[in-house]
Amino acid sequence: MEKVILAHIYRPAEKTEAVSYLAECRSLCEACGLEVLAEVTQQSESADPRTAFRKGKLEELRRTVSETGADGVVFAYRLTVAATNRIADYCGVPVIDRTALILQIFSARAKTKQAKLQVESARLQYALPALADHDEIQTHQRGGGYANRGAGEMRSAVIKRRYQSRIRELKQELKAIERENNVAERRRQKTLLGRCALVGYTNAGKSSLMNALLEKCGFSGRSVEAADMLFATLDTSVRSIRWNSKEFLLYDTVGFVSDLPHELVEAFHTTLASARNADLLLHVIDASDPLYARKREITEETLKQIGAGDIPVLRVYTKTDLTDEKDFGGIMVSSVTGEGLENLLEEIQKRLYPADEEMTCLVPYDKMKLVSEGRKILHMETVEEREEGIVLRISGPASFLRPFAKYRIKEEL
Ligand SMILES: Nc1nc2c(ncn2[C@@H]2O[C@H](COP(=O)(O)OP(=O)(O)OP(=O)(O)O)[C@@H](O)[C@H]2O)c(=O)[nH]1
Ligand SMILES: [Mg+2]
Repeated sequence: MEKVILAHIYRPAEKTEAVSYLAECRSLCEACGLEVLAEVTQQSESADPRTAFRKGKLEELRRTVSETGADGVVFAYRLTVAATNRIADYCGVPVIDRTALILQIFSARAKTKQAKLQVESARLQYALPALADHDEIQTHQRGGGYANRGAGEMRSAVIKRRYQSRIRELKQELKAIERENNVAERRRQKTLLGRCALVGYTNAGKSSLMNALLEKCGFSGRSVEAADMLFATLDTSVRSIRWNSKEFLLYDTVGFVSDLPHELVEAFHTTLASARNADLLLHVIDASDPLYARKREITEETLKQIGAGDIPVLRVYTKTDLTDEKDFGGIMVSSVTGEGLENLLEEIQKRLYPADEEMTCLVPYDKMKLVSEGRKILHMETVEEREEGIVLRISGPASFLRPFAKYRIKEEL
């Protein structure tokens, strides 16, 4: 399937969203190597459960396919397998929906063993309800009932079991990889370095920003791949960045898209862990994209969905070289001109390593063990010795100051 017709059905009230949804679907087709020859769309309050399109529109789709010589149809709307088959039979060419399209892109891009296993697992999970759908139609066509089950259903039951057992196998293999990763990750955690993950909509500019930051900090190792296509990055990469004599870890992650198939979210659980475990998320937003606000919203929704909703987020607007608008209310950078990178690095470090706090305490003499422990990690200055204890001026990271909070006294100026 190389030349396709793009089809979609949407509610009249959702026309604006539908237009951008279709534009994105075109990009997804492109990312999959498919050329879109024409669009056939229908505005309707409800989709026909049998074929999505109603009769007249379905006929128009069939005609468009034959007139343009298209090899297939891509439906932006998520179809059941039964509807997919009916439309394919009617039009005489293969039909896939947006979810299948995204799975296909991921499948073509997967390079590491982990990404390949994750994609295979997502594809099988996507196919499972399809098999159930298939059973239902056949049973329904024969008048329903267990006694009416035929050889076709037995075959699909066998396939279903095979899929399920392969999914179990894949889960185990992925767990083993996760354990290996965990060893490396634990080693990284031991260093106490702050962890910062680049997240955002696909093609926003995450990998380019990672490379620009690496270059800015004089990193001489391997850069990450950045390209003008959706889902260029499928695997997490991590690099350590040293700036102003402080170091932190920066993770590049897979991009998000609207209606990200839940099969993928589930299968990419391990890959998405680097976002979930980060101390700070850099939400990369393409400032030159007219749809940036909607994509920002989708990314923030997806972060909640993957369990990263509570992590502090720094919004970073990139590609400022492509836009004249300067007031986005976040950090503005360009990976091409290098604008704003120093400011971003400083902001990251400020968030990862908040400035030291200071307080004055009166510590009783029977708590001197706490004071001697504290001296190992905190700066302590003795102000005076009183009858009840020692007055100390203590400074250091807030979390290390906590045990002294109950001895805090008002500072005398
Ligand atoms: N002009 C300009 N182009 C940029 C900038 N940052 C990224 N790009 C371009 O935007 C496209 C996407 O960049 P990537 O860094 O691959 O985007 P990504 O967010 O990693 O995308 P995925 O990995 O596919 O999710 C590439 O063609 C980059 O060259 C920038 O600051 N200015
Ligand atoms: Mg990328």
